[in-house]
Formats: sequence, C-alpha cells, structure tokens
Amino acid sequence: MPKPILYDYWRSSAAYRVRIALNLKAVDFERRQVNLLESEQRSDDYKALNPQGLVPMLEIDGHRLTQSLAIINYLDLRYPNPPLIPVLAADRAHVVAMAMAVACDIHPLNNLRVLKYLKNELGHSQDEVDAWYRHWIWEGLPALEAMAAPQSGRFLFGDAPTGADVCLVPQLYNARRFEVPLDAYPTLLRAETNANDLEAFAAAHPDRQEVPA
Ligand SMILES: N[C@@H](CCC(=O)N[C@@H](CS)C(=O)NCC(=O)O)C(=O)O
Repeated sequence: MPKPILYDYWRSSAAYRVRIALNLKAVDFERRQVNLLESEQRSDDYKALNPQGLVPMLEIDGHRLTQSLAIINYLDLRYPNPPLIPVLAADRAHVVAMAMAVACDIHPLNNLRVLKYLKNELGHSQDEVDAWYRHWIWEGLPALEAMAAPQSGRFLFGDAPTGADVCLVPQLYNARRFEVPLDAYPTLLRAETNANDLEAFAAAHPDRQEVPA
C-alpha cells in the first residue's frame, strides 16, 4: 500500500487535528500543500478530489477521506492503538461531544471563508472581523472548560489523549493568534500543556510545518 497522503495547510486547524492523530497512531504519511492564501482549495483540480474545497483530505488505503472528525474516526478504527475515542458508550459520547464543541460550534464560525465573506461581501472592517472571531471563542471555551472539568485528568478525559485533545490544541493555537485570554480555563490549559509535551502533538504544530513560499 502507498503511504497515506495528507492534503494539508500549515495553519489549518482542521488539518492540524489530522496531523496530530496520524502522529499519535504512528502512521507515516506524505503531505501535499494546498495553499489557502492562494485559494488553491477552490481550484477545479482540488475540488475534483474534494468537492467541499476544504482541507484536510486524506488519501489512505485507496480511499479519499474528508472532514477531520471522520478521518480521525477512520484512523481510530484502522489503527486501534492508542485509542482516541473510548469504547464505553457514555465515555464515547462525552469525548465526541467535546471534540464537536470545538469542531462544530467554534471552528466553522471562524473559518477563512466565513471571515472573507464578512469582510469582502458584507463590508465589515478588520476590527469587526477580529471581534467576531474572538466572540465565538469566548462563547465556546467556557462551555468546554465546564464540560471537561469533572472527568478530566492530565487530558480532557482522563490521563491519556483523546479526540477531544486533538481538537482542543489547534483551537487554543488559534485563540492565542487572536490574543484571546485563556487564564480562565485551567482544565483546558493543563490538557494542552500535557499534550504539547508529547512529540505527536509537538511535531504537528504549525511552526514545525513547511510554509508555502
Ligand atoms: N469541518 C471541516 C472543516 C474544514 C475546514 O474548514 N478547513 C479550513 C481550514 S482549517 C479550510 O479549508 N478553509 C478554506 C476556506 O475557508 O476557504 C473539517 O473538520 O475538516
């Protein structure tokens, strides 16, 4: 089987999730750059592969997979160790809910195409767009902190990283880029620190990716 190929962009937080998951599963993969700043994700060539025109996309085992949570779920079934989603139904629902609180309820509102639409089509200033960006993080992180705290340990759920941490770390990277204060979220910060101590997370960080020229 050829190596999996990740269609990736260094600062894409959805792609960052998949880089972390591939690293945690110790899957060797190749990268193809899709330069979002050059709108390559909207090119006919790329949309012929991924009609949504978004990264990440993963070619693996003869499949072309899209949507980071679906990809992480595939990887978890295909490479069961270490598990990223618990087996017990209630634990599984809890971890998936935390991952979705980021991936479905914060990140999509702050996606590049949304920010561009606010600015270019609706005529908002950069300050207004930045305020929008911070607003959805301010809405989302307190809820995630409250969801996580009761069953957290070194990570958002217990003492090993799960899909929830895989979504958290890129989201906190984004929050810092927009100077959102994070002191009120000790559970999230603890999980982030412990995650970034692991090479699988550290190697997936945007600063360690190739940046398109
Ligand atoms: N729900 C999708 C989101 C994918 C997504 O929004 N990717 C962003 C980068 S983080 C993207 O490709 N944006 C391009 C654009 O907005 O035009 C996933 O989890 O994979």
